[in-house]
Amino acid sequence: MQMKIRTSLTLVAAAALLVACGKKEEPMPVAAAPAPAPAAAPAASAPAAPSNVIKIGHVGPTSGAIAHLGKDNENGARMAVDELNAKGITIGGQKMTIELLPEDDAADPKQGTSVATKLVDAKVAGVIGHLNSGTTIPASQIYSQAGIPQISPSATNPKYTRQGFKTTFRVVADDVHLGSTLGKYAVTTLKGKSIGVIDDRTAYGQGVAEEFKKAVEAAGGKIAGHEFTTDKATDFNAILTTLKGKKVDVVFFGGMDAVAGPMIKQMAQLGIKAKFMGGDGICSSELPKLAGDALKDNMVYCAEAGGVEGEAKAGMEKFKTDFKAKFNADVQVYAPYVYDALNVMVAAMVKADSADPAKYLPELAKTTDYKGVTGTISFDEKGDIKNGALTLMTYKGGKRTELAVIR
Ligand code: ABU
Repeated sequence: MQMKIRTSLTLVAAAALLVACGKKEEPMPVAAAPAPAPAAAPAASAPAAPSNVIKIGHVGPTSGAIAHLGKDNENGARMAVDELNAKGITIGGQKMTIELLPEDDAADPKQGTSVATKLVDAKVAGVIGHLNSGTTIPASQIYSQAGIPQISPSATNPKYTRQGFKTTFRVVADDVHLGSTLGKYAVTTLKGKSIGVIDDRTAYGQGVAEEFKKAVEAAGGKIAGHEFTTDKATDFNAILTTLKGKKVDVVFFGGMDAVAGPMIKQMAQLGIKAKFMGGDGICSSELPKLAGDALKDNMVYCAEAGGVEGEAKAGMEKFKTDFKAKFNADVQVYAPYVYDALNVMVAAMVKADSADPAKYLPELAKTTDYKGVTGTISFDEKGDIKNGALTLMTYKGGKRTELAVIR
């Protein structure tokens, strides 16, 4: 019937008839010769993968100021995929290959939702990411509507897993845990008497700063001032001068390392001798490079939103060694959490004997005592890690140095 349409109807009539038939077809010129063979119409979405390929999306900011963190995350995913493919995965009696679909959201919420839609259209079986809370939260709605499981290895804003979605999971502790631990530490251990707070107004920065403030006040400490910046700012002189006037002895920054580094430099230029604190977003291997000589020993205190103790440390150390050998780069912060997240997702597929999201999602939700390089992973009813740990860190000799693992 279509051949007849192509040769005898006008373009408008053909298009109208095709619409009436409910099909998508590229309009053809009226005088065009009959097509020799039915041409494949451009696909509305990516073609279905061969049945022995499992597509898993990964999203992080691999461009922009925190591209070093996004790349670190992506490498964690790549490492897991390469190992799983080398080992071999069998599902439904068939040897499967995992295909990683890496996407860049540039830490931008709009780009985050755009790549989330792209991954849904590509029919991924699951998504690891995004890195930032500000991108992870809006993207989670898109994955939830599509029924696609998502595990964030790094987004710590509590809202992510509190939206009532069945598809959201997280393998790190959240900002309530981070902010409250750091706030208490600022008062009881660092003996901060006049504590200044700065946040970058992102979902993460704002959230962790508010939790920090609550904990400082609960521990009997005083918040001398709260100033604001953005995740793209480079000049902090005005807000730092305001805090200097309040004689702060601790500055807490809710934001990422790319902003924290220059802020630490400018604190030194202004002669502010305060301790500098932050959450996991500043707690990277890159911070010494970003802060330069201004970063003194025992000046910065931060916390990774996970941690391993005892015998489990050997697994984490091996991961870091293997990572360095494979990518010629040190782990920044989250690569091991990405690695575990992807392995946990695939373990649920194997258990369900299916990579169909509807079939393996219940198994993912039931994840209990999965032994990963970041410790033991079990999910609670919201999809959050149960009994999540924090690792308190400082910097000495330009290197991240562990102080304690706290639960
Ligand atoms: N957790 C810090 C970095 C990622 C985020 O939550 O925005």
